Amino acid sequence: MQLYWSPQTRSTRALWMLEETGIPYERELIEIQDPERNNPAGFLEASPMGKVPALVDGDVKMSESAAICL
Ligand SMILES: N[C@@H](CCC(=O)N[C@@H](CS)C(=O)NCC(=O)O)C(=O)O
Repeated sequence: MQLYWSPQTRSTRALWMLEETGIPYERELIEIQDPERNNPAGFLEASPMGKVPALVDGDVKMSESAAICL
């Protein structure tokens, strides 16, 4: 499972939720302030608008912090 996140954004909600569950996951940092950033593979497939947070869990790809936490 991968969480695409950036500090001091709504992605903290998903980060907090995953830490509380104890489920293993990988964090992928998205530099949202960098206009020339290279998005890591899979990010835009999970979040076509390029927003964080986004989560990939196997075949499931989703964005929206509330939906991810649910
Ligand atoms: N409603 C969305 C909002 C997502 C959102 O706007 N994320 C901001 C950070 S808080 C973002 O990714 N901004 C970067 C950009 O728009 O390029 C959610 O709660 O996940």
